[in-house]
Amino acid sequence: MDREKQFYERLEGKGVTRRDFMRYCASLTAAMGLSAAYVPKVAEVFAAPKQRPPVIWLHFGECTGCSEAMLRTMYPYADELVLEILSVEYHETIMAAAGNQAEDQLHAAMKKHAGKYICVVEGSVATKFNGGYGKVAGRSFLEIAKEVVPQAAATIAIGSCASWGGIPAAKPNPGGYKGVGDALGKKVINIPGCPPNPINLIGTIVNYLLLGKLPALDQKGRPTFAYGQTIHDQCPRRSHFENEEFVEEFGSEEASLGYCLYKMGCRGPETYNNCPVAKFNDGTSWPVQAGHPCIGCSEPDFWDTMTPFYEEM
Ligand code: FSX
Ligand code: SF4
Ligand code: F3S
Repeated sequence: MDREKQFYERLEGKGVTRRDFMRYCASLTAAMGLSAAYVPKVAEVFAAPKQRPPVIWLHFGECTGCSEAMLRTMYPYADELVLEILSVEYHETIMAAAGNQAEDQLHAAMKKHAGKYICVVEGSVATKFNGGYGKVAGRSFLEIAKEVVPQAAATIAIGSCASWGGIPAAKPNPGGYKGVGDALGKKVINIPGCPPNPINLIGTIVNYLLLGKLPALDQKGRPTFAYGQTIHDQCPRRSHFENEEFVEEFGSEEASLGYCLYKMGCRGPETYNNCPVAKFNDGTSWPVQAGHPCIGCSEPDFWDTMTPFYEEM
């Protein structure tokens, strides 16, 4: 109880009311596909965590947008929440250590938590030329992945780069970049999107802490609670699509009326993600709501298969 009280006091100190927090838990619970009855239980996972799984977070070929999306922009206190439920042992963007000290920390964490840590991989793995296209501390991404991933209890590939290769793997892909599951020939949980919605990672971890298991995955390793339906099937502009009311120019009358963006190149019909429901930045908006077509950023090889953007498929 004390711990719970302290948790709410800490949030209050950051200007976050209990009401704000419960609103967040309600949207997270809904995004996870659980009934509203679970909201207090989800809140408890944060307020009085029974366990804080150790996390080793690796960075490979990427732009760090996934970490940025996770730690900075969603809620002013999302980073706090993540740190309440996870014990982040290694994360190059946020840790204070550098150089040899950082390397020591990685190896100490792996040794201490062998078989128990969650490995989160951000970015794709260069496989050609002995992994020469990407190294950390003189070791290739591939060598690091081969060392860290097999000893993890579970591996989560965060973002389209880690899931499928992403931008680094776009044609002609000289470095032979691949998603981490593909590079290692191993099953991992994929949370794609460029960047992905942080709620999909938090939902996956809360699912694990609350129900004691990882969420159901589809054939491509994506949690079905988040990637079970297309953007098009959940889009509020869908009736305009059915009525053939299309935007044909940005800034036009049709655009201001919120017509369908299909003719502006919207890839919503081919893209599996929950953006229309989960939205970004505390439920503020998502691409189509802001008047921009979906570019299919969470689909495999979207730089090759969804381009040229802004052209009808
Ligand atoms: Fe890739 Fe993540 Fe796109 Fe960037 O780091 S999914 S390039 S938004 O951020 O890996
Ligand atoms: Fe489908 Fe895109 Fe039109 Fe929405 S805007 S209805 S996702 S084509
Ligand atoms: Fe990406 Fe399309 Fe969502 S571009 S953020 S999957 S609306």
